[in-house]
Amino acid sequence: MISKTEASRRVEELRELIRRHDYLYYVLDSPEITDLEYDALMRELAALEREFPELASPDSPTMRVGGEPLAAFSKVRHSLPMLSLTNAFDAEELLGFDRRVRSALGRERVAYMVEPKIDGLSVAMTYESGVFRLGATRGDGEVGEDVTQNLRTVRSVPLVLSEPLSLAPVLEVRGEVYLGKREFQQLNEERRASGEPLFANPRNAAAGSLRQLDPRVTARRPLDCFVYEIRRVEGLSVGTQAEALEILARSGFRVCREARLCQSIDEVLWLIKEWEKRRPSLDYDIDGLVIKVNDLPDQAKLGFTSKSPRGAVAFKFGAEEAVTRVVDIIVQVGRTGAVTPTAILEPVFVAGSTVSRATLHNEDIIRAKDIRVGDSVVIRKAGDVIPEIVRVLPERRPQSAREFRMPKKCPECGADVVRLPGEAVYRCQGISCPAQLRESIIHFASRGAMDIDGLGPSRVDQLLAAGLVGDVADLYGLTAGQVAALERMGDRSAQKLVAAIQASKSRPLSRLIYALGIRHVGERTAQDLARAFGTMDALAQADRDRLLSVPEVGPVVADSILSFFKQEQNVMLINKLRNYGVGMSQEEELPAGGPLEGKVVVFTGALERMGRKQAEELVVSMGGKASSSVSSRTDLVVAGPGAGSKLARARELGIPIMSEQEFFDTYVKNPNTVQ
Ligand code: 1X8
Repeated sequence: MISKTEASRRVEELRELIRRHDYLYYVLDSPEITDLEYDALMRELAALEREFPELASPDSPTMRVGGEPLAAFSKVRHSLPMLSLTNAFDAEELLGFDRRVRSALGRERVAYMVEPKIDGLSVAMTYESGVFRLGATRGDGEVGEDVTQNLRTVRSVPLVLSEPLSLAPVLEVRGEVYLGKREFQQLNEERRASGEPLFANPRNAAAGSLRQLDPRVTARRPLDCFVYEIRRVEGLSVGTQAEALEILARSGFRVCREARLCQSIDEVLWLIKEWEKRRPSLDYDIDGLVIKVNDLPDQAKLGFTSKSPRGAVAFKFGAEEAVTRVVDIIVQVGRTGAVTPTAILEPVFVAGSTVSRATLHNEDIIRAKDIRVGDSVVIRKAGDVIPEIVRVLPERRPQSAREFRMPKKCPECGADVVRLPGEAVYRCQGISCPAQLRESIIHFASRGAMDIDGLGPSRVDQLLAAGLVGDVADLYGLTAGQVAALERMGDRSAQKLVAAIQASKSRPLSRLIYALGIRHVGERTAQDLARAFGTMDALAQADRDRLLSVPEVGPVVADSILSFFKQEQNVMLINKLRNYGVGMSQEEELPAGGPLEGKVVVFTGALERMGRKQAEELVVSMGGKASSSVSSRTDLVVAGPGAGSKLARARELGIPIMSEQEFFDTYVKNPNTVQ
């Protein structure tokens, strides 16, 4: 047992030691002890603090692991507003800034501090007599959030300062909290592995980590913090920004070592060029440079506009570019059947995230830019948009580089991939292509098409997710039981939906033609075609001349129709619809309820393909009624193995009898949809 006095002395000693090693490791990047030795110090300190709870302190390095979660962040009104900087996007605008500064100060030449502009989250931190007391986000510039607890967990934020700033009764500094590129990638890899959503870029990841109500979560994120401004200090006078950075560093803050003093704006312009080259090789993301009048009294003299200081400007870099290699060119099938070539790239970090694909838009662009598999290419990413290939580096093209050919068949469904005249894109012609299925069903059910009430996009998504439909014809095999099993679906609405689907069987041919979603065939064209051909078969068999003879049908429409009916799967789909009883001619009007309209069906014996309840629902979905007893009013008996008295009674009464198989073949036709 050690005495409390001894413990107190040792605790102070350990905190001092750990602070020094934190500073060496996290701020200077040059540790003097191993991780093991460091951990031993931490453990000894934690043990003492546990044994003597009265010695605990919010400034202890042991507090870096994060305290209790908060219910909400409290608001902090900034003592001085946290302003944003005016942007400059080119040399012209920067020269304008310099001209205004020199004219306001009445000076020939002004020296500027040039510092990287870190793409993170601005914070203001207050220290009292060298002890960290308050940390706040920028918020709207006037009011931010109190993130003190979370900032304590950021290792490069000193909890206790050294001289000279430890002597100031009150000190307020401004800095940027950020996540390094490597740390960001690692964090996202962990999130991918555990199925959590990925962060779009390091900035979002840093913001999400700092604005955590549970500081222990923040503590596990390798956040970092550069401090670049003394906002307020009592009892110390600071003459220049260069001096401020020097004082901040000496007092224990991590400052960016890359800040450079320039004697003129020309020097600044030269430095910008250097920075643009170095940008990709930095450990962290920057989106530009901050250029500040070095002399602080001069900065004060320049004052502020309503939103920004006049003595500083942010020079923003253009979209970041990177060089990588095209590993492969694949095609992706979109919802409208557009087959889009996509470049698979060697992963490269650019503008805040790892890029491993780039859209190539269409074949013409690949030809125009002459992009081949194996090429080294320059890619560009502006903000969060999908990256694109800017150009190929022909001098780096290997012998083995391979030209891209658009596949003739859809990689998703095997149907023809066709480029229609007047279109830049190729399209898959298969109507049941999984990539297109959702859209095709939504269109099929829409108002001007089959007008199926209650079958909107979210229902379609549910049906697809449940595996209940593989094409639009499968809709007609749905039973109320299947539909009722979907989420947010009651028995009544399920019956209503099935009834609405069945009712759509009797729509006029023109609507069905339109519902099939043949490209370039709109509602009007569909009506013209229905009038001219009268039946689906006649339309399917029409040759090009016959199609062209229809008023309003030109070559584009004619070719699109021909191409549609050339796909065997489309023909099969139409047959399947026909087998379900969907009307295929203009005059034909089926009874509203389907093939068993008004019929009474009795099931007897064992059923092998489906449950009895399901079978009965199927009958109802086709407009019929299921009954359990055979009488003179029974229209059909479906008999399975073990059928006894009911089968005998049906024979007596001369009622039609079918096996389960026959029933299926006659009324269901698509047993796959009935589990
Ligand atoms: C924002 C930033 C500044 C600096 C670095 N990164 C930023 N994101 C800097 O001065 N070194 S200054 C600043 C601002 O005043 N809005």
